[in-house]
Amino acid sequence: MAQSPKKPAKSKKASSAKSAQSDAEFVLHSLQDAHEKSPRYDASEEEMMQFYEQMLLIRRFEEKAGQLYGLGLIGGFCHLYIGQEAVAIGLQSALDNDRDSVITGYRDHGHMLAYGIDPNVIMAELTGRQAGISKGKGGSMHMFSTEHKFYGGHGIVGAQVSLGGGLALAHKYKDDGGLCLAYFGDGAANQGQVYETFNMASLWQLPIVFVIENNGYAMGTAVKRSSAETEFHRRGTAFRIPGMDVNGMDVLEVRNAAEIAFKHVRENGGPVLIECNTYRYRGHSMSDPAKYRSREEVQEKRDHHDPIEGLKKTLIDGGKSEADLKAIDKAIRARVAEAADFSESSPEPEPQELYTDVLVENY
Ligand SMILES: Cc1ncc(C[n+]2csc(CCOP(=O)(O)OP(=O)(O)O)c2C)c(N)n1
Ligand SMILES: [Mg+2]
Repeated sequence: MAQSPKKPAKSKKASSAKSAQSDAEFVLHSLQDAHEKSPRYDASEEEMMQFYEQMLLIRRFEEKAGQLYGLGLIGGFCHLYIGQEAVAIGLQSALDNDRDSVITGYRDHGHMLAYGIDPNVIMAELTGRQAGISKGKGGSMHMFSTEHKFYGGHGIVGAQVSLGGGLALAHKYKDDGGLCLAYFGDGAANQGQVYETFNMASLWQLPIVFVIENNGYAMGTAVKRSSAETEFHRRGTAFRIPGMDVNGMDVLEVRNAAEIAFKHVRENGGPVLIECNTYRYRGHSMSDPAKYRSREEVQEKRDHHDPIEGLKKTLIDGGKSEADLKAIDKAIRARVAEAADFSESSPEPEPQELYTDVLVENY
């Protein structure tokens, strides 16, 4: 007698059917698939020129900050963003500055410039002057501009991620249509609070884009030595957060990923995690001689993956002249020199400033 097919245990079948169904709905890979289909943003020449200028402004500003540090005009910590320019420009150029917020760690000068904040007040902050954006009391790591919805500038590795979750909750609560862009490093990605935030952000479908700037190192430790999973874009999978794996040395690729991610978030799709693969050319901070890597490694990145040279090539292939691009560089150098002069001629904060901005309100 033919046997009737064995019925699988009821509960097991029900649960696997459920997971198959939700996997079909699940967008875990859909954003990456969309990105890979056509990974470079189709920018107009005008937009590319803007990206070029903005990245060059960060590069020249940071070079000048390095010089001022060497002259003793900047004290304390100073973490330069040279090499990573395409990340902040690609993402922040796609933001809606009237409603979106940004938060990052201590490597923050580039993000502020990308947000259109005046180079004078950033340089004045670096040099500890009254005219600085935090009245000279924050320095390189602790800059803030609530006016621009730029919420720092944080020295505690990973802390900005949970604060970013709070900013995103505020966007949702106020129903203001904004999203939060929360940047952190490959080292910070191993912090426990990052995963607590992923969980709550996904559970509450918060409007947040988590951006891991994977620059290969956390201080002197290479990612392979610190991270069990070096494909950081997969880190949100356990929380059902879609991940994107992006070439962070190409501003057009970053912008393309930003368009896809922001659209998803704005359509109430919940959080997205973007890994931008990038590289920092200088040491971790100005006091790091970077002996944990070879000169050849850095040179290879500079020669073959530089974000500014890459875009310059695209522009020249499209018909722009070397002379036009040189003229832009000259104007930017002058702008940065002006910011340095402004900061050097600004007074230091008055001693009574020590007692202001300590608490949010008067008590
Ligand atoms: C909670 C905490 N632990 C350790 C440090 C010291 N620290 C400062 S930066 C850093 C490395 C972070 O690396 P990564 O997140 O990759 O960022 P990157 O500097 O590469 O931008 C460490 C360990 C700190 N500031 N805060
Ligand atoms: Mg890093």
